[in-house]
Amino acid sequence: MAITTTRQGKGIQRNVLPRVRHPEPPRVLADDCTVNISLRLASPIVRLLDGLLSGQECDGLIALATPRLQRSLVIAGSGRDNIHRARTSDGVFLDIGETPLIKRLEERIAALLRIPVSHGEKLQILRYLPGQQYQPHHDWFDPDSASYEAVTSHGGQRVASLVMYLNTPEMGGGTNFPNIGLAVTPIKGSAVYFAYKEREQATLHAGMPVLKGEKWIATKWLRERPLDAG
Ligand SMILES: O=C(O)CCC(=O)C(=O)O
Repeated sequence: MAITTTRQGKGIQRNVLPRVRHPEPPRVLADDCTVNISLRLASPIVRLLDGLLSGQECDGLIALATPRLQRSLVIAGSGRDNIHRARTSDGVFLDIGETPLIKRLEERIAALLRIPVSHGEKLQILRYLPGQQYQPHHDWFDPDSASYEAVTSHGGQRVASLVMYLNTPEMGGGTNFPNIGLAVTPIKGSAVYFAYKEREQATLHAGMPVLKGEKWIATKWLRERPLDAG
């Protein structure tokens, strides 16, 4: 999952869309941990990553998030975050490097994807209870929406997402990619990574309703430029 570097405008911009290499190794060293790659799609770029987090790390993130959960929001056309029936989970954003655990995970993700920590949004933890879901959506910001300029003014467009599973729900709660016929089963400690370009349709995805038990995830969205650099 190497990234390429291209020249855009005056400065060197990092193009975080990974090149696809065949064959890729079955496992990769990501900073302090070895991750198994159990599924690869070339187009769109999708990877299933097993063992990205330990059980203890998953439990630690859940414990950190639990007292701070609030109803999840979606970015509406106005640029404001709104409560929306398409997204019924509860969640919280954890600051960059907020605790040693978060810092360690951010560095691991950066090493794994070869995308600097500065390109990552705050880690978002979500909890879905039975019946809760996130209906099909894209993670890229809609260039036709009124909020586009505001949300991309720091960091630019989103270019990739990493959804990490912090528990294994008893039933339901998979991540579905309806346009490519892919369903990912949430398994504690594993993750699904996918990369995209603006307006592309292949990575449309949904958090399917949880049928039994709870589902916990941590999502890291990645931007085309460092978030602190504008
Ligand atoms: O809950 C899931 O499986 C998917 C979450 C998701 O789509 C997101 O956080 O953007």
